[in-house]
Amino acid sequence: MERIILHLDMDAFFAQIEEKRNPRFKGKPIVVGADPKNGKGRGVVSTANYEARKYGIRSALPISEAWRRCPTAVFLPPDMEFYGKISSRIMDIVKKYSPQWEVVGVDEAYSDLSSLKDWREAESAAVKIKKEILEKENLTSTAGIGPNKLIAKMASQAAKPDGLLVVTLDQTDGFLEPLDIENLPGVGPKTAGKLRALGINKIKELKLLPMESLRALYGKTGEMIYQRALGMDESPVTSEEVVKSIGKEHTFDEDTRDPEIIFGTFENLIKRVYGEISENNFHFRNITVVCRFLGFETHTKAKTLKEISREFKILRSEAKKLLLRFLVENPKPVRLIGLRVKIARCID
Ligand code: TTP
Ligand code: MG
Repeated sequence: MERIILHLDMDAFFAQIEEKRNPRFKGKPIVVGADPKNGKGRGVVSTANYEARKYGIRSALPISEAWRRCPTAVFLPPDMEFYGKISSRIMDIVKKYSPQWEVVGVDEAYSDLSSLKDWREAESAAVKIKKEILEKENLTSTAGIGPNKLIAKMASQAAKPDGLLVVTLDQTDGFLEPLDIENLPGVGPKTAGKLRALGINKIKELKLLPMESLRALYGKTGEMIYQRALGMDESPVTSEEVVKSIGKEHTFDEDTRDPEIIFGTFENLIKRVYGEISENNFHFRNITVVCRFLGFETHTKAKTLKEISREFKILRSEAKKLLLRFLVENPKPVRLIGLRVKIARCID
């Protein structure tokens, strides 16, 4: 049966909230993230509003670089408690429009609108959701509608900010083909590099590659890329609150190789991550450790457990093993360490 899926994503979420709660910031570039410390700050940008993006400031950019690009921007620390409350109220609005919804992280949600009569009705539901969020929270959002989650999400990305784009099943090929390969979720700069070397830049070109070639290049991920290039995605809207992950990280004031400092800090991160896990009654299965070395060189190592777990001891021993591997393999001084676990909480 044909499906109609909506994807909603808030525009420059943290930064827009700050902009709207402080009217004097209106129209100014706003950067939410680590303390820039007059250009000496060592953390990263969480997000920037669209005004600040004109200077090339975006999520994950070193905060020192953001400062260099626009020292006159308003720099603010994240206020997660406040953003979380607004997020819940926004998600309550989305949930009213269909019993089948899926909240992803803090500012994104899917809704399965297949029970509506047609695409036009789905479009008018999206208009209503956007309007209600604007009226109640004074925040703009962007909606994408497609025959599956993949196309809905790509449609919302294409329509940002404050947009609405409907891509019907018949329009899917025409929508996808002219897009760059990096617009496809799952194709990042690294993956794209190999394809570009083969002269493949547009999804139109990617589509022509046989699945075998993609599998040879990327293994199992290749199969997923193949499906996505054809606009195919069968994954259901799960009626779950997918807390994407719980993660904590620490940037050292100075790069270090001191095991006492590194493991002492890590122990603390493990406890903080576990604190949130147990507080929310979560389980985890996938554990990721991030290590950023001198020169901003950043790597991740992950472990997927055979079974889901909620045990502190398991989290601690697996996380430590991953961190140790980093330190054995790479002799450079360490700038940042982080720990993240993937989590799913079923709420029905
Ligand atoms: P996004 O939806 O990826 O970004 P955004 O809402 O700021 O901007 P837009 O959707 O218009 O492109 O992420 C939602 C929030 O999550 C974002 O406001 C801040 C936070 N975030 C981080 O803290 N670090 C990150 O690297 C990213 C990507 C997001
Ligand atoms: Mg967003």
